Amino acid sequence: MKLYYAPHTCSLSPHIVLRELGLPFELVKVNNQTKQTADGRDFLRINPKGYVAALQLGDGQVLTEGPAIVQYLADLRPELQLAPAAGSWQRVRLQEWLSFINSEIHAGSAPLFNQALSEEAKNYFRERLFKRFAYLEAHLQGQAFLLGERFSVADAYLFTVLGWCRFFAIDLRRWPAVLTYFDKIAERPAVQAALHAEAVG
Ligand SMILES: N[C@@H](CCC(=O)N[C@@H](CS)C(=O)NCC(=O)O)C(=O)O
Repeated sequence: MKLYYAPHTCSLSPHIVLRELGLPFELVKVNNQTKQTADGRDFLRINPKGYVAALQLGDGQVLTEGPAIVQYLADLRPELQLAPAAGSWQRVRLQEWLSFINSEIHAGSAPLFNQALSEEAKNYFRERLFKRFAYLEAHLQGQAFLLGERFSVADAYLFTVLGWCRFFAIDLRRWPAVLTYFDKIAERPAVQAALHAEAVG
């Protein structure tokens, strides 16, 4: 499998999951500005949507959309329980979290990366994000991970998007349970390895 990624982006989530699962994979860096891969190919021919993450399978098929990719990966090694069994109620809960992270936090953060947006507009999106963080704070005060006491692919994704707070001057100390959660996930060997690989790649 090949994971097309760009540093500091949402592709870190499937990257962490690949390492948590111990699956063999190749990393291919994408320049999100030029849409060229580091090995000189046109990324738009691999993923016409033009964004990471994209996972290329052994048979050449390309899977996109972070929430779909991480569930596909988790199901390759179900014994590691990074996702509850497909068809179970807990799997629906996982999908609920992945949707929340995708639409409310990931997409909700996107305007804060936009240099053309005024500070006033950014403050609107910041405040909106803070409401979602307050919800996370209440949830994480009662449990170690989003689904309970076991790390799941939703945690890889939430860790990834919370990491962007450093670019937005958002201090996570305002949500202590969220910060504890973030710091604990940062210590995981798979997370450290993924961050290191992206830093040197
Ligand atoms: N709907 C996609 C969005 C992926 C996405 O937002 N990718 C960003 C990085 S976090 C990207 O590559 N943007 C480059 C672009 O849109 O040109 C998903 O959830 O996986």
